[in-house]
Order: sequence, then structure tokens, then C-alpha cells
Amino acid sequence: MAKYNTSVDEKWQKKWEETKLYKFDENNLDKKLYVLEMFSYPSGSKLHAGHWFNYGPVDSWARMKRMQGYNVFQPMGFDAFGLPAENFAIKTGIHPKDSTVQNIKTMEQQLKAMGAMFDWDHEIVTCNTDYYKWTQWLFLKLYEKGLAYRKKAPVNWCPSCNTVLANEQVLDGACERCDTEVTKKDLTQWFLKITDYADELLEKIDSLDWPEKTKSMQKHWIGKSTGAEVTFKVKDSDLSFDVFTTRVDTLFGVSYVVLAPENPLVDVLTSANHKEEVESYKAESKKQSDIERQSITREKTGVFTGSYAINPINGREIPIWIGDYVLSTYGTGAVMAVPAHDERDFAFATKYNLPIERVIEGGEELPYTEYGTMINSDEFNGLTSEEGKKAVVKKLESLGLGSEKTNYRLRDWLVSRQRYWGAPIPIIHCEHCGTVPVPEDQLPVVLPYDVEFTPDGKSPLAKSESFINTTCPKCGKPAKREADTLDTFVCSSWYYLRYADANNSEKAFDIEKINKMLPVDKYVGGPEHACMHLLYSRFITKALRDMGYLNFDEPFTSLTHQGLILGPDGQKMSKSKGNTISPDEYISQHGSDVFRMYLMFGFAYVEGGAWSDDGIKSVARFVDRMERVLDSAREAIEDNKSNKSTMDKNEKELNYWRHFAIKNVTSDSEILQFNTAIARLMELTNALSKYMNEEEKNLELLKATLTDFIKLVAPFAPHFAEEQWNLLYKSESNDNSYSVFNQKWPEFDSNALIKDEVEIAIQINGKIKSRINIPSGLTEDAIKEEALNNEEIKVFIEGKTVVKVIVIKGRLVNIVVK
Ligand code: ANZ
Ligand code: ZN
Repeated sequence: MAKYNTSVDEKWQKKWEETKLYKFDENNLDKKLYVLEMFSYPSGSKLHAGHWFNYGPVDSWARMKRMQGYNVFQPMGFDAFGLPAENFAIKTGIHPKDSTVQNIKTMEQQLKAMGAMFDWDHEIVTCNTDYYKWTQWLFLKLYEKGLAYRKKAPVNWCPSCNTVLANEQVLDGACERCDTEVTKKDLTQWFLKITDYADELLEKIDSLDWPEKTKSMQKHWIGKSTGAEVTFKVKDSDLSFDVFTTRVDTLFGVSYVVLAPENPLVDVLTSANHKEEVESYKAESKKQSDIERQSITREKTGVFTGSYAINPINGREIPIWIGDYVLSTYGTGAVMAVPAHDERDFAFATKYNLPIERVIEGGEELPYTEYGTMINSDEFNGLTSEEGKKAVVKKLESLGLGSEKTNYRLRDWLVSRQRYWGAPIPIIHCEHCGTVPVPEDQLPVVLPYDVEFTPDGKSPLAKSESFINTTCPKCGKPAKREADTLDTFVCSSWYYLRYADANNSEKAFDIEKINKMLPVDKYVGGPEHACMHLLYSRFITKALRDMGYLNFDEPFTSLTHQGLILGPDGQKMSKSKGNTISPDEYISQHGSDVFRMYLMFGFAYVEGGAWSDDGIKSVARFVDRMERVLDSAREAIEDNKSNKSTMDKNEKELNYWRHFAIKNVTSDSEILQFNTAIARLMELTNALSKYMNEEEKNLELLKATLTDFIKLVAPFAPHFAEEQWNLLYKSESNDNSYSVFNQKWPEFDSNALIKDEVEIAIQINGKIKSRINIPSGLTEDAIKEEALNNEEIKVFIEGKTVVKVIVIKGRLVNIVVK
């Protein structure tokens, strides 16, 4: 009898492909289920355990859904533009296109070897012209709507590599590649106006079935803050500036103001004798990233400009300082400092000996940062902070020196990159006509192959004569193309739309089709994209909706983040630590189903954990055992001997475990709780094995149980189950013969579950490791035996010595091991 191994994998992968088993049925959209896993970028280091943990278990979930009658759409593709390929090219001289094409080939093969239900007819590769043509189209639509614009902005600059860096390439303030300190440089850049959608992005988030942590990260990133803008006049001058504050009730306690070093007023306000100090401070702060500047623990520093401002509420003169804890990119780039009631101001005032005056009564110690009652605030004394805020703003309004104001932390999305390996921005610059969008019928603007892409500070495309020189679509005179390319996050901000209509050569997608196919019903991927990809996609969906292309508001109805698979040492896998796990090796040894099942049984899906070779071995042993039991049951059915037709005690017990497994595998898998689902399959294996020892067997029940068993295991071990199904049904040429994935998912019979039973917890050294259901009324010894033979528990106690087993009847078993 063929033992399960990679040849079984290959056999069924071939057949699935030949018969196009997983082709999505576009004519049956009523029961469509769009299951999406974050696509990966093609990398030379191939599919790692993390990819597998994302794709394998979700594929299992999707398979169950398919068997439950859903028309599952599960596409796959590649996020193929971007820095990894370009950096690899710079290091090795291999053109990004060549390495990308090669890597995609390898990864496609690996993905196919996984045996997932991907519908490859909908594959997309973002660096292919038939995809990025439409990324460019998207950019033009945004431009048309005023949602794409150009402005001068400070960007990360590496003086050694001579290039702009994406934020993600700045690690602790240094260049990821050469470790040189990153500075800021002002460059004219393209932005997408995500801030137009700040309110909706915030409001709608609560309606989403997303992890709470991710929702709150997005909320924080959007950072809505309500307060007031207050105008301070500069003493002996016509100048004035605004500050943003959330605590206008503390206005009487302002003892100085601080401007961000980049604030354009600084140069005007700095008096001659402070010039030198201010200039050197400004130069120093240029080197700091915004993240460092906001760090709570970092020492607050600043210098005095020599000028004074007037507090609008009481006319007091206060010094104007600059300090890098004030960001130029938030609020107005200026703050009123209230040392008695703000941590940072308190630290600053203490350091520079500036006055600290309490204006809010509350706790004893300063700084007191809570709300309280206003004191030392003239006519406002006695008001609560809430009342005071309103009253003070009202007064400021009457003076024309302030008003209510809402601020967002969210900034517009900077999408231009001075990089080669990306989609060219479809814009032409004409001396006469200015910024001219490339007409739609001239798309794609093709990324040329022959370009010197080693970074030297200028956009590589600017050096390609044949690319950069063109004619203006408006006036026909010579003009230049935009030389920057788009951030790869633009490519991935709409890929889930294109999948649904991947081969459309006329349009980005067909409106009618896409509105039936979307939103994505289940999206699974890493949490690191919380404030980038997941936010950008929401924005693009809303923007396209407002242009009339989509009739839904949110792209991803339900989102799950899988956990992280760590190295055997419990550390994050990395090549330098030498603790990476190569899926390919394990798969060739055990078969892809064992690899997948270990990932699903050995870890809680949303938690992940450390890889264990012992763990995968024990799953391999389980699959072995399961195969032996299924084989022997099938052989008994084929032999057709010692048959009986009654349902006696043993039949009832087998039938119980059969339906118990159906019930719980279904409900646990539904919520992606695969480890406990597989534990139920282990129990069913035991029950079946036990029944196989009976002389007389009810073969009808046996076949029904076997049938359900194979269906239940099919999502978790697809090749294995397809083989088992084929062995059981190949002689019958009916609907059952191929494939198990065309079968109906079993339903449990609640009558079969009526049994006097109790749930008990099994502990190991006092820690709960599993819960099992056992018949009530078992003897203490029988309970012990159940606990020690539990598959989940066996894994934990293997190789250890059981010192003692304590049974508390009806509640728990505690196994003490050494
Ligand atoms: C005076 C004050 C008194 C403040 C007090 C707080 C407590 P959120 O909630 O994040 O919006 N602030 C304003 N603009 C800033 C900038 N560009 N860089 C750094 N800090 C800035 O924070 C708003 C508060 O952060 C504002 O309220 C301001 O300090 C500071 F007892 O104004 B507050
Ligand atoms: Zn022109």
C-alpha cells in the first residue's frame, strides 16, 4: 500500500491542475467567497515558513468553505516592484527584471507544491505592463480628482549612497544599506491626499471585523485630536504665529513658546546675537528623525531666539524658543508651553530655568497633566477644564485670536521614489503647459530595461534619454517625462480589485463584475502592514467609490493576522542567526501535508511560536497512524466479512466520536482555531482504531465514518485525503469518485452526541494543556488512561518521566512530569 509521501503530493497536484479543479466559477457569484492572503514579493530566498504559515492554514479554511458550498475565489500573485529586487541588483549586477522573473518562477513552483487551491488563471504580477498600466491609470484618476498633487517636502536622504530612502529603509536613524546617518532633504514630491479621508477612515473602522489591536493602531496613526488654535503676536513686530493646543484651559500658565527648528519664522525672529546658536541647533536637529524627536525619554533641548511673544489672554510677554521636540509636520509647528501641566514642557522648563506656574488645581505634584479646576486664571477661575476650554475659546474668538480646531496625525502619502524598479509616474512636464497627465490611451508608460540604476542622487529614469524625452500631449512641443517611480505600496493598494478581473485588457476592471466579487470576505496576512498597506487600501477603495467605480466602502470585511513562526531557539528567524527553517527540506522528507498539518496543529494560528523538529516528527507519526487505521478500515469494507447491522455499544461509541469530530472540527476551523480541530481528528483516529479491533463490525457505519473522516481531514491534508478518497471510491464511477473537494462537508447529528459525558481539563505540572470530553462515570484509572493517551498530551510528555497523575473527578487531571 502506498504510504503517503511527496509522490502522492505530485500525483494529485498534477491531476488538480489537469482537471482545473480550483478554477473559480464566474457564473455563480451568489455564493462567492473571496479569500485572500497577502501576496509576497519575489525574493531569492524563496518561500519561508512565514509564507507557509500564512498560506497553508488559510487554504485549509478555504477548502472547508468550498466543501460547505461556497464558490471560493482564492487568487495568488506577486508584489514584484520595489527595493529588495533593486538592492539585490545593485549588489550583484543582475537586472531587477531578470532576477524577479526568475524568483517568481521558483516561488510559483513552491506555491504549487504547497497544493493550495490558488486559481492561477487570475495571477497578477505587479511589475508586468498589463498590471502597472492600470496602476498608472489609478494614479491618473486620483490626479483628475485632485487627490494626487506635487509639493516640496523634506525626505530621508543618505549622503553616502547619495539617494532618497523610503521610511522603511531608515533603521534607527541610519541607512539600512550602509549604516550612514540619514538626513533630511527638501525635494518636490508626489503625494496622495489620504488626509481627505481621515474622518471616514476613522469612523468606519469600528464596523470592521478586524483585530482590535490593528484597529487601534490605525486610529492612533490617523490621530484625530480636538483642541484650539491660538494666535500669539510677536512683540514689537507685525508678525504673529498660531499654536495648536488640546489644553487651552491652561492658557494662563504659558511661560514660553517653542517653535519647531524648521518653522520658517525662526530665521525672521532670531536676533543677531542668537543667530550662531540657533543655526547650529537647526543643523543638529536636521539629523534627527521625527521618531527620535518624539521619544519621551530623550532629553528635551532648545535655544532662545532673542524674541518675545504676547499671550493673547493676559498680555504677558513670554520668550520664543526653538526646540526639536516640536515637530514641523504636526499642528502649526509651534506650541505654547505650560510646564506645570505638561511632561515635556516641565522637563524643558526645569532644564532652562523657565517659570513654572500652576493654573489647574488637582493632584499635589507637578506636572499635573489631568483635568481639574482653573486657578490663577482671572475671570475663568473656578471653571472645570471642560468648561474652561469652551469659555477661553469664546473669549479668544471675540478677540480674533483663536478658534476651535481639529488636527490629524495622518499625513498625505508620499508616493514618488527616486528609484528605478517601480511603475513610472504617468506625468509629462512641459515648459509651456506645466504638469500634463499622460493621456489614458498612451498607457502604459513603459519602464525601460536599459537604465543605469545605481543610485547617485538623481532618479535613474532621468538618465535614460529615450525615456525622459517626449512630446507634450497638449501642445506637441518637446517635453520631459516624470522621472520618479511610484511607491510599491501604490501597486498593492488595489491588487485585490484586479485579481477579480485579472485578464481584462480594456479596463482596470469591469465595474459590474467587481462589485459582485468584492469586498474580500477574508483577508489574512501579517500585522506589520497595519498603518501602511491596510490603510492605503482602505483609502483607495473609498476614493474609487467616490469616482463611481465601486459600490462598497471597505475592501476587507474580515481580517486576521497569523502569528509568527520563530526559529527553534525561540528567536525571530534570520539568516545571520542561522535559525531559519527551510520548508522545502521538510516537505521532501515528510510530504507537504505533514508540513502543513504541523503548522496548524503545533501553533495557535494567531500566536505562532517556536519551530520544533520533534513537533513535526510527531505529526508525521500521527499521519502514519491515521493512514494505517484508514487503510485497515477500508480493507475491512472491501473484504465485506463479519458484517453486522445493529448499533450496539461499540457502534454508538464510534458514531459518537464521528459526530463529535464533525461538530468541533467545523466550529473550531470556522474561527481558524486549527490546532484543536486537528486534536479532534486524532481522537477520531483513536476511536476508529479501537473499533477496528472488534470481531463483528457494522460495515455500513464503518463506511459512513470513513467517508466523513476523509472529508474532515481533507482541508488539513489535501493530498493525503484525495488519495484516501480515491482508494475508497475509485471503483464507483459516480459523483463520488473525484474529487473529495467536490463533496459536501459533513453535518453532525446531535442525537449521536447525546451521551453522558463531562469535559475535563488536563494539566501538566499544573498548567492546562488540553480539555477533553470523557464519558461520565469512568473510574479514576480509566480517566488517567484517557488523559495519558490524549494525542495533544502525548506530545508534551514524550521523553519525560511521569511522576504522578492526580485525578479530580469530573474536573481535571494533573500530570506531574520530570
Ligand atoms: C499646551 C498644552 C498644555 C498641551 C498642556 C498639552 C498639555 P495631541 O493630543 O497629540 O494632538 N503640540 C502641538 N503641536 C505640536 C507639535 N508640532 N510638536 C510637538 N508637540 C505639539 O497633542 C497636542 C498637544 O501637543 C498640544 O497641546 C501641544 O501641547 C503639543 F498642559 O498645548 B499642548
Ligand atoms: Zn505643452
